[in-house]
Amino acid sequence: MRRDLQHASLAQELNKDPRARVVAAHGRHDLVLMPNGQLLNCVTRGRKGGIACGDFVNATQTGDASGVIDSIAKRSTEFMRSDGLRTKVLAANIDQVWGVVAGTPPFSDELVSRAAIEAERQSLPVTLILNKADLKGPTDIARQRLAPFAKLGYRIEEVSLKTEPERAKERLLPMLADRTTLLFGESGMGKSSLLNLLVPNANARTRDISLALNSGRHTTTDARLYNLTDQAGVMIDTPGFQEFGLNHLSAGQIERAFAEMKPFLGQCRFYNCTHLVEPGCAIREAVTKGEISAARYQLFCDLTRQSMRSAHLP
Ligand SMILES: Nc1nc2c(ncn2[C@@H]2O[C@H](COP(=O)(O)OP(=O)(O)OP(=O)(O)O)[C@@H](O)[C@H]2O)c(=O)[nH]1
Ligand SMILES: [Mg+2]
Ligand SMILES: [Zn+2]
Repeated sequence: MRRDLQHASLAQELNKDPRARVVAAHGRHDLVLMPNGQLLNCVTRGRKGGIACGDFVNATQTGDASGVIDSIAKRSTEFMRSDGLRTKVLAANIDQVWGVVAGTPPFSDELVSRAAIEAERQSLPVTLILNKADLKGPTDIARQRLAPFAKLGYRIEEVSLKTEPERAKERLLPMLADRTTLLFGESGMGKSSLLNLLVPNANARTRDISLALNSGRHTTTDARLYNLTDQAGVMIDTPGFQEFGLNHLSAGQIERAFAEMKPFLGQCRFYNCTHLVEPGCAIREAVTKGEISAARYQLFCDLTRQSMRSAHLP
């Protein structure tokens, strides 16, 4: 069978969604997976940029492997990060967020918190995959460090992608069915191991994508969409970031994203309390009593101050 036809039948079988979808967005060129399984290198009619990985689009084929994006469907969700004045939609139309963490190298609480806050902003469920469970000591410590996240309602799944890949696959795959899952993780946690397990030809597909876009540029800095190999469902891989700015969040959004603060909201002396310095603040009292973690409160303060600074920018 010709390879493109093979792709087509695979896509039809796995991709029940008949809409064309952006696999990789590069500004000037975007790679679109057509309902027939073909990948087209597309330009956008009119509006430049503003297209994100995961966008559903209407596209018209104009050549062998090229096309034009005519319109973009309204997004159900947008997963964003913003550093300084730059805000970027990493991925669109996602249903849940997965973070890969490990005991070694130790994961960053703050990065996990930040990505989870962006998920909370849109009420997206968060699952943390604690990988490298075969390394007992570091995993014990990581488990303790994850306890506050478990308490916040995030699902934690322990796996060893290296020593028990099939077991991990059996457990994780059903959680990905018929959904679009955004994957994040710091370098060394096992994100590639997970992706390669769930999308066995992910590496080859990444090469295809780079070739189709005819660019060595941006290869590691952009999000990539993959259809799962064994069932319907989509995984969007994001680059391993070291920073995750949240300047786009308003003070209210930040407050709501900290689930542990909820019981205390409305109990401060001042109705417009920022929970940073005011006397009679119920949140600060809860921190003092250990009912809210000091590290999480510190992050809350950092985000709130950053948000206030951004709000004052011209
Ligand atoms: N012990 C152990 N090592 C693992 C496991 N999973 C992955 N590793 C190792 O951890 C290292 C990082 O794994 P990757 O899958 O490349 O991690 P990544 O998150 O993609 O990292 P970058 O590509 O560098 O961002 C590799 O040396 C893997 O072999 C595991 O379950 N147990
Ligand atoms: Mg990797
Ligand atoms: Zn307060």
